[in-house]
Amino acid sequence: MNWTESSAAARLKVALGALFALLLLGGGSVLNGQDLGIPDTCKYVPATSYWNIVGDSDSLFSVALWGYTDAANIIGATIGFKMKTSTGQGHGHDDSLIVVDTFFFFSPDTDSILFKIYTRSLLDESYDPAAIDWGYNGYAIGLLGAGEPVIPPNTAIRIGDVRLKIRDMDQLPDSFDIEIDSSWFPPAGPFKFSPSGLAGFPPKFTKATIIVKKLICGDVTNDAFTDIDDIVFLITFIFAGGPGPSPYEVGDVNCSGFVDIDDVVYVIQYVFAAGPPPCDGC
Ligand SMILES: [Ca+2]
Ligand SMILES: [Ca+2]
Ligand SMILES: [Ca+2]
Repeated sequence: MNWTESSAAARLKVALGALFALLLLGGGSVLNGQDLGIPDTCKYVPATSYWNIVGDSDSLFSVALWGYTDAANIIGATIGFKMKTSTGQGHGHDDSLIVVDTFFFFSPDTDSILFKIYTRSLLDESYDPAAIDWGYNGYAIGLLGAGEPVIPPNTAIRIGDVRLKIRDMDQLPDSFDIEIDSSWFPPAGPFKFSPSGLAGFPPKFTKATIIVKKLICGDVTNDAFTDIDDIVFLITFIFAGGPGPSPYEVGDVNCSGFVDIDDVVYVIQYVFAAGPPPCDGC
């Protein structure tokens, strides 16, 4: 471990201690409602998105988290999230399919914030595995300022992106939804912004719904087979103004970046002449 890493680790320990102290002093309850000004918000953007998976190159997906406050004194925030899938009842089953991979932060003022984040993905064993509640399918973010507000007032900031990753492509259902909703999170507690005085209030929140669909490259008719119907579909699209592949990349079987006659030839060779499978070279 080099000096930089040691320093970062030490800083992390101090910051974690300070964060938990803040949370404990906060009384563990959300006492105050929103202030009388503009409602503070925390939202995923877009609220609904579509994760079309054709191959391994689509195994990552990001959703942005934005925050806004008109208060000048938000010195801390505890924002916990729970992930649920429509196939997994919100528990361990989900983790075999989807993991929370990385959280990236964007801040206009990195130097003034002592500690910006901790993550508690159940599958991120690099962080404090002894403290992880393995029955909880979620993650939490802690924001703590060092004398400066963690969220600059009257400025919408992109707090970060949560990146999801497919863990087991073979086991992935053909279609399902993922919901990312705010949640109480151990040990951080309730979802809240903390102004000075250490009380907390929950910001308005907009959850994220991600509609996941597993698609077969070349199957532009979406019937689970790549055959002559798909050849006809592509020809009709290219030469007769018919509807295009949805998503577009399903029709780009030779991975050229666009759909044209070369893709038709490719599918014909696959279907009738034992050519390579669609997207084989992507
Ligand atoms: Ca407000
Ligand atoms: Ca088809
Ligand atoms: Ca192409």
